[in-house]
This record gives sequence, C-alpha cells and structure tokens, in this order.
Amino acid sequence: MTILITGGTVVNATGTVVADVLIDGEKVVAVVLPGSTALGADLAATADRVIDATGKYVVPGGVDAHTHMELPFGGTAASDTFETGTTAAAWGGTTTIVDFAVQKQGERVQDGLEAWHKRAAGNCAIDYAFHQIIGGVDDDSLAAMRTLVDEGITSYKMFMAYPGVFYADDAQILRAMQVARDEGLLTMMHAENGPAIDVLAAQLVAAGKTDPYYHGLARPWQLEEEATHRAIMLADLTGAPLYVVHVSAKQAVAQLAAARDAGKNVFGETCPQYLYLSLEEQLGASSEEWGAFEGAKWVCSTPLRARAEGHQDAMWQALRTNDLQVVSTDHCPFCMTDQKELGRGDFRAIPNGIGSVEHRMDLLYQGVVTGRLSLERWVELCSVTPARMFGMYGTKGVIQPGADADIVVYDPAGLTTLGVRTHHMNMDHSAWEGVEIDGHVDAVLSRGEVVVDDGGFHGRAGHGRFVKRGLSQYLV
Ligand code: DUC
Ligand code: ZN
Ligand code: ZN
Ligand code: ZN
Repeated sequence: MTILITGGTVVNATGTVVADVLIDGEKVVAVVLPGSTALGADLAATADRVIDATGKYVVPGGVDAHTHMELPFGGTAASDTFETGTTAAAWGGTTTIVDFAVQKQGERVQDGLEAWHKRAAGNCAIDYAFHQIIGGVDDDSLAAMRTLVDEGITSYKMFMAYPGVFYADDAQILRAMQVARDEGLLTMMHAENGPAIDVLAAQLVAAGKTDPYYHGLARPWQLEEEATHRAIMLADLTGAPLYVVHVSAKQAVAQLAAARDAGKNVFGETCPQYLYLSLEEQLGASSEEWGAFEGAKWVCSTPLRARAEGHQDAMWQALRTNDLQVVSTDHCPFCMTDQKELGRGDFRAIPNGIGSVEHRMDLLYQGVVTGRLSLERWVELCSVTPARMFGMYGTKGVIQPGADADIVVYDPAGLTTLGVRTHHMNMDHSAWEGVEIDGHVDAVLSRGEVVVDDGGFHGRAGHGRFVKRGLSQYLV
C-alpha cells in the first residue's frame, strides 16, 4: 500500500517546506517537491491513495512521553485503559505514548514490568513504550535496573513525593542514580518534597480546610524548587543525566536553567495544565452538581499554580528559550463520580491527575496562534525532542525517508471547543471544558495506516506495537 500526502507544508524541527510525502507500507520513503519527477513517475497517479494536504501542515506524529493508563492510585485506577487512552491520543495527533510501568513497593521490578506489558499488549491503537517506575530501592531492584536497557526501557522514574506509596528518600535516589549513570538510563524525577507536603496537608485538614483548592496550598512552590534543586545536586554528584517531569513552578525552572547554564546534563518537561490553568480558577470553580468540590477536576501533582505569581508566563518563556524541552500531558484521568469523589471532605484522598492525552497537540498549537512559539518549535516540543530524549528519534519524531509513517495532517483553519461531549477519553468530565482551539487534526497515520480521517476513527486496538527504545540521544 502506497500513500501520497500532497501539497502540504512539511514541518520538521529544522524548518518547513511545501512537499509531497510518499509512504510505502509502514515507512516514509520520500519527501519530494510537488511535481518533481525525480522518482520517475507521476506519484499521484500511481499511489494507492492520495491525501490532499494543500493549505495544511504535515507534521511528525506526536510523542507523549508521560502517560498513566490504568495507573493504580488512591484506591482506584486511572480511567483510561490502554485501548481508550491510545484511541483518544490518536484522535489528537499523538502516535506514540510512553507510559510508566509500575513497580509497587514490595513488588519485584520484573513483575511490575510484566504486568504492564500484559495490560498494553494487543490493546493499543498506536505505538507505545515504557519508562519504569522504581517504587522501592533495594539490592534486588537495583540489580533489575541493570537489565532495563536490554528490555528497551532506557529511563526510569522516582518520586520525592508520596511517602508510603512511591516515595524514595535521598539515600535511595543516590543509589539508583549511581546505577543509572553506569547503565546510561535517564533518571526522571517527580520533584516535590513529599514529607513536608504531608505535614502541611495534615495541618490544613485539621483546620477544616478540606476543599480541593487546598491541595494546591499544601504543595507550595518552595517545595518544588527545593526538591528540584536537590535532584539536580544528587544527579550532579553521581554524574547521572536528569529529566524533571511536570514542572509547574517558575522557581523550579530557574533551578533547571541555572544548572544547564553551569553545564549540567539536566532537562525539564511541563504539561498543558501548567501553561493554561491556575490555582485562582480552581479556587473560583463551583457548580450546582459539585459545589466547591468542582475544583477536584484540576487536582494534580505538581499542582496548578497562582497565575498572579507568573508561573504560566514563565513556562511559556522557558519553552521558547529551551530551559524546558518537552511538553507531555501526565495524562492520568479519573472520573468525578466514584473516583475524584473519594476525596470529598478530605482533599488528600482525591486521586491526582488530569486527562489531556487527546488535546496536547491542539493546546500547544495555540502557542503558534498567539505568537509564543514558532511552528518548528511546536513540532520540536511535541514530537522531535521527546523522540530524541527517549531514544526513538529517526524512527519517530521526524518525516524523512526511513522514518515510521507516523504523520499528522493539521489544518490551521477553524475553531473547535473542547469538552466532555466531544472528547474520546474515558472520563465523565473535561478539565478543558469550553476551551476554544484554533486549528485541528484532519488526518493521522500510524505506521502507514490511516487511523483518523474525515472526522472518523479507522484504527484498531492491537495495531500499536511496543517500541524498544535506545538510549537517550541527549546522554552526552
Ligand atoms: N501526578 C499526578 O497528577 N497524577 C499521577 C501521578 C503524579 O505524579
Ligand atoms: Zn509525577
Ligand atoms: Zn506522572
Ligand atoms: Zn479540517
């Protein structure tokens, strides 16, 4: 099967060009100027299928490097399965996710990983890869970390937050980072000071401050800045590269920027919620159905931060100046009914997370619309750099001969409104209800198969394959 995408503006990190993209089977085989006879034939006449992309952008499929399908959390589990979550991702132009296999405390790393493979295999509509959460550091898990690269898992995550659940103390972090340095694993860090957060949260609840908004007050920026600094120093000491996930505080960005200026191999990711949403809006949220508990829709960690303090503007600036390199979603959806509801009367019991896997490309494209990002930077943040950061570039993250034909035809014209009635994520609400988007996904190809087109989904669970990743292309 050959497909020709004609007349679109092909956007890679290095620039844009109006060109035709020829696909044969699963791969891109040529990017040629329209009308070129270099390949010796009228390509449009010989291709099995032609997709007209005139006036549209043709971009590498999105790589969402941070999702949590089916994540067990707070006595429940994230509401998107691998099937529903990857289908929603495809609708939004994401063609690869990197989810987090979980080693729970007391469980063997290998068992956690095997369980994750079982959940995902045969169920994904797009390609998928894994990071490994290390939930307990001991001799056994450190030995298991040394086998991860062979499994195609070249990054792992630790938590400085959530004591008693995923939490690792400094001694454990240090030991894991030493192994990571030896093996070439990229350390991903949830950088918030969990023990201090737990004290503040308990004091708020004891004072009767139990609404969702207080979740944010229990997690002040100082505790993100402090943990970010500590993670940077531990990484520096061990010589391990560091990637800080879901950065939301401008002070944490300043820590990353200073470390990078000092030559340290340190990277940062933010998420759409930290670019657009704020603590003030969460405080003001109220509905007939939920009252002030409405704010639970936006309970995530790191938390939404005060717009008045300038965090959102700082995130946009850092994306432009490359102090932050990647935008992922931290997609971790929970329904209000029966899930978020568990924390009525005590915000500590609200499962943490927001669902955005479907909206990342659209939400970031608004940065292009408003002049905050160039087209190339949009593609870099959503596709190119996550592919390079996590050892998939060349196959993923680029439109060039030899790459997987993971491609989005993006139409810059036309307004749409996000919301629960139209999204495809398995949630009973949207954290993005009513948000207007300029531009939309017209067509999505996953390894040469048209999975979204003409307003319909044509993919299938099981098309998506596990991607064995190489080492981060940012290791040195
Ligand atoms: N933050 C979230 O919001 N959800 C899952 C885990 C995390 O760290
Ligand atoms: Zn986290
Ligand atoms: Zn996460
Ligand atoms: Zn369109």
